[in-house]
Amino acid sequence: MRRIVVTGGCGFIGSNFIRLELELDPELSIVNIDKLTYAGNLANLADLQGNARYQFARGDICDKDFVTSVLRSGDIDAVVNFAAESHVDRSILDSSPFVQTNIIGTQTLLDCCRLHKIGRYVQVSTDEVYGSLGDDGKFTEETPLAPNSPYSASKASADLLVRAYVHTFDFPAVITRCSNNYGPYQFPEKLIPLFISNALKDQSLPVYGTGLNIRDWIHVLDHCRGIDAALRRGRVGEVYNFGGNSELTNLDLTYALLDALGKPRTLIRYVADRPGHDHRYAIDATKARRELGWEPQAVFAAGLRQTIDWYLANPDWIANIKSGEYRSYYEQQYGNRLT
Ligand code: NAD
Ligand code: TDX
Repeated sequence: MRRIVVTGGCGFIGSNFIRLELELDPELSIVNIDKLTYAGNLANLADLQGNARYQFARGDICDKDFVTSVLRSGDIDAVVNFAAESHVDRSILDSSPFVQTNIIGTQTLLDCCRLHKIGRYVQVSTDEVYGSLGDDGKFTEETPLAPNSPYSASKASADLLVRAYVHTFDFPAVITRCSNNYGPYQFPEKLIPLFISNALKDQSLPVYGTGLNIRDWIHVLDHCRGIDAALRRGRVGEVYNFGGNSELTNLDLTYALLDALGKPRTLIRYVADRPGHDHRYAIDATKARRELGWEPQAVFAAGLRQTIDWYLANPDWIANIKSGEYRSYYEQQYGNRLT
């Protein structure tokens, strides 16, 4: 593989993926398509400025002419689609951009890739398409799709389109589904960076409901290694789950963050639950291990410490994001009463 297109590369996972790919494969060059929504940040890849193997093309994956112009610009071996509206709370406030980017955008990419006979397509999806688990069991690739939020419904819709293109057109696609990522460059609306940012300012941490919902945390670079494996070795038409084997209640995670930052638990503010809040996610990654030789490498406690240290070492990264763009769901609903 010599040249690939990555969409959504100015976001959290896409930027980590681009940096990792350029490190792993000295022969590879990457074109990054990104619309630069509120979540897209050029600072995430500032270190790649001037790198001859990296090119940025600002534009929308829903824009067929734009995508076509990028695919025509050189011999593109593969497309990896990260571009999405990614925050569940925002999808509850307004699902329109989710339907537009996550569904129409995916369909546009699929059509353009098909037309240009792109040899490989990876759809970066999420475990949220499977819905919610009770206290037992894990999601496998055979778990039926049962999305509960407008976000996860839009991601499941995109997955179904990819599946249909494989079936109908022999389109060479692979789908990956991953659990909650953490690590550097995550937009501070998501739990971990929001709580770090608030705690550093001695502001409240809004824990939804009881705080007993469970997420399976995976380091972003473990997820990126999984996508790399699926890109290079995944079987066409297959789905691969990735997870971190690190299940935690939101409350235990919040305690860990506060303890690591030396901040008191009195900063915790229990607020009304997220509507339709999924109880638990957990991934069975047996298939990825067996077929791709993939395993998560990060140990959660060490990965979390390293993540906290990154945010401590990069205060300007958060300071340069306009605060209005990451007011939490509850601040947007109920004003500023949390701070
Ligand atoms: P993010 O919100 O940090 O980044 C999304 C990026 O996509 C941004 O740079 C944004 O500008 C860009 N974008 C949005 N709409 C676009 C459009 N129409 N055209 C071009 N670019 C557009 O998201 P993330 O957390 O990095 O997630 C990346 C992908 O991984 C998403 O598809 C998400 O569903 C999936 N995923 C995320 C997680 C997680 O824990 N964050 C877990 C599993 C899967
Ligand atoms: O302020 C908060 N308080 C709170 O209790 C926020 C932002 C979240 N939460 C809870 C809700 C969830 O149970 O923390 C948990 C994690 O929330 P998010 O960081 O919003 O992630 P989640 O909703 O689990 O979805 C994430 O993982 C799967 C990503 O945002 C998705 O893009 C990905 O597909």
